Amino acid sequence: MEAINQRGKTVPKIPLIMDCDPGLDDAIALLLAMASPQEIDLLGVTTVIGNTPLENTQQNARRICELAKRSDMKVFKGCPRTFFAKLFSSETTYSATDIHGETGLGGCILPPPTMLLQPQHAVSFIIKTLLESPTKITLAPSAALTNIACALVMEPRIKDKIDKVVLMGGVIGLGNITPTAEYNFYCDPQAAYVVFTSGIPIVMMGLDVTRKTQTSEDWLNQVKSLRTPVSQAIVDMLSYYHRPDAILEPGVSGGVLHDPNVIAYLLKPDLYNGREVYVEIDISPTIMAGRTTVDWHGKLKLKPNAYVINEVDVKGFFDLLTERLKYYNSSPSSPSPEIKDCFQSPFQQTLFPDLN
Ligand SMILES: [Ca+2]
Repeated sequence: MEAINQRGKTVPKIPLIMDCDPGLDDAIALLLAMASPQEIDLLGVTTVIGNTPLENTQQNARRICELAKRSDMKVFKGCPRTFFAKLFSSETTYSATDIHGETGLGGCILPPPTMLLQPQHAVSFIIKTLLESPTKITLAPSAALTNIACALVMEPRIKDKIDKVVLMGGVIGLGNITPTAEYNFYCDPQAAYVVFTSGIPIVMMGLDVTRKTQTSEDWLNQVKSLRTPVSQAIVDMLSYYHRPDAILEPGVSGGVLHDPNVIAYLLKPDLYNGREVYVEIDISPTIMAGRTTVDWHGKLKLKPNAYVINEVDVKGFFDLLTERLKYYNSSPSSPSPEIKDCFQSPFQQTLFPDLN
């Protein structure tokens, strides 16, 4: 399939699989992708444990698809735990309700999904889709890399069918779950290690850049003025971070939109700058677990294995997001679910409000 770019040239659409753990910022990444059908051919959405248990992430992915009037989207349930058992010992013992709310979508209450969950396991879907595809496919993970690593271990031939992995995870500087580690990679360092040693082209969207895309009340008002069920849901999700008593990470003044950067990069790579460097994932069972050592200055003289982004045009990012959300003013097809009162229950405060 093809699309027309800004210069009037015909360019192929990006065949894409999103792997996520919705999660507030995952939800906005999904909405951005589904609002960009001219550029992105979204083949399916796979889910994994992360911000909230797997049952919530798969249900939330379907809720968001229905909100976007895309009940035709294929949503798959993936791994209920990660390789690294320290944090996720089982689906039933993990809870992050203080971070992303009871359901993973903050206090925004969307109706239970009515669209069906696909019966195939997410990892099987990833493998089958890649092997059967006549062209290469891009993967966009915005969670622990468990599903992607499982697919690579089960069927190494898929490497040749992956165009690139554009992921949210890692950090050059300080972590957000430990002093050194970013949340997604801390949740499953071994999975991140498998991906970063695979030889597949990787674009790493780490905290260094995603922390720069913080919501403001002005931007939320812009979104609110769109007056659609989608815009209202986004405002309700993100208003939490703008409460007077919200406890935010030092240097953070709003909601940090980590995951939508992955989709924004695919739509407008000119918004970003980075460097091809060597990245190593710490898989030691220590305080360093999940740390990304980024050889920014090439000290180790090792072959680069990732394009690490460190700069973003913040205004351009939010302008893109606002412009694309207008898609939902006029999007066709099935009826949108009714938005219930998004402030039925008070939000919980959190020490880690920007966890991705
Ligand atoms: Ca996420």
